[in-house]
Amino acid sequence: MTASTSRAADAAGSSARLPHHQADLVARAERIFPGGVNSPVRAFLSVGRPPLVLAAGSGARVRDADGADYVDYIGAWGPAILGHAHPAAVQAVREAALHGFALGATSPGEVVLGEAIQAAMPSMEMLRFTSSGTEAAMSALRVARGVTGRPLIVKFAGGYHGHSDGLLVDAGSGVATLSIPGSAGVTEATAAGTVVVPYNDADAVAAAFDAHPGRIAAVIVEPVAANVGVIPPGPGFLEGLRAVTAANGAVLIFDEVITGFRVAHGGAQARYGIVPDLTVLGKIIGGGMPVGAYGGRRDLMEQVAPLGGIYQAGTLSGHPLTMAAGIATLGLLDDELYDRLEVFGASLEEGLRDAAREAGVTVAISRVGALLTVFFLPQAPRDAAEALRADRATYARFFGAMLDAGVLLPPSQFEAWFIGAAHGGPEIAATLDAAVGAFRA
Ligand code: KE4
Repeated sequence: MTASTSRAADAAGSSARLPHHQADLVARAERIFPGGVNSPVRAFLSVGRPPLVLAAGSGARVRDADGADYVDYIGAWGPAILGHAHPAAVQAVREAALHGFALGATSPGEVVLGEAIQAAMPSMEMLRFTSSGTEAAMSALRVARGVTGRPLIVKFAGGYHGHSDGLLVDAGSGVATLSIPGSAGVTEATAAGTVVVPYNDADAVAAAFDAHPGRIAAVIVEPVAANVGVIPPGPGFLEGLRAVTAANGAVLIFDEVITGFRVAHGGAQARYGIVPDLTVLGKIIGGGMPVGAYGGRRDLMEQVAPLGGIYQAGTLSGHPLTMAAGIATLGLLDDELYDRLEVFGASLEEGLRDAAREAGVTVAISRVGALLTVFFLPQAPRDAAEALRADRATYARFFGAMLDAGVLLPPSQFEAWFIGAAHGGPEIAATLDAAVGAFRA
């Protein structure tokens, strides 16, 4: 049997479903980690399939622990913009490793990568590296509260900025009211420091400032929402946020962990021409190694320890191997690559739309550059409430049919497909072939 028929046979419904080797690894993982995973989305719970154990990636493809390979649209959740195991990045990490891993002081790579980020994003007049996007977002919010002396943060429903307590909240009862905990372990007091408003609704943000005069430190936004599936900013939305935060002396924070170096070399702030006060980065800048960064206006960042009174630290921040991977990656993100990503994204969007139409399936496809989501909805959502109405059961069936046909989509209707530079003609064609059958299924 070929890999794909064995995959189909396995998926046919035997109780184990997973080929022996993965089943063994998953069973052992479930005894060690909650849900057998080190990050919840990897458990594949919302698509009703056993989780894959991925042993290798190369270019646009990944291979599971039993040797079956897939065209990959998880893309490590964003970092793999060059494709997996790009030779330049592998070589850079290999060479850096020979000089030790972490040395506990500033390393040359931090300076080189920091300057490369500033060259692409001039708004980041001063920045600091962390080891995750969560730390970076959490730190940016602390800076905003520290420099303004104000307690409240505004975020958007469906916006994900990592798992720090104040961001794991649900909208309060009315518009612009204080939030309630969105996770066990988050206290009412902590949740009350955050106001949640609908995405693409700048008026709701203005209402929040009216409801809490002089108390809002910052507004944090994914300039292209990508954690409820992809939702582009509506006309005037980002401009509205820029204006209302400036008018109220609040800090505008762009969380560009996903969009940074993805939707344009300079991120969403370049694509949409808006200059935030602070930016949060992650994923691509580390080329797949653990990373985050936050930065922006010098007058704000100069208040961070050890210069100022806002404390933030990290043992492995600016890790030399991460810096090496980031430098190699950013060095290859030229205009030609972004043009290619746009072409791939457009042909994938068009092909998927045709395949769904041909199969008589209603979908709405949202795309910004190399970020895409197929929503099982009649029209593209403008905010989380609309996105959350998508037909998850149908997405789960679509996911399973694509997986059986050798295409690995994000295991959730509410994540983005990450297209990389290695998703060339053959990969797009294989994806569209699989989609024709999957939509029919
Ligand atoms: P990390 O702490 O996971 O490095 O970054 C948190 C984060 C911050 N901001 C945005 C906009 C993000 O999308 C993320 C993390 N993204 C998810 C995928 N949607 C990571 C996948 C996961 O949680 O396993």
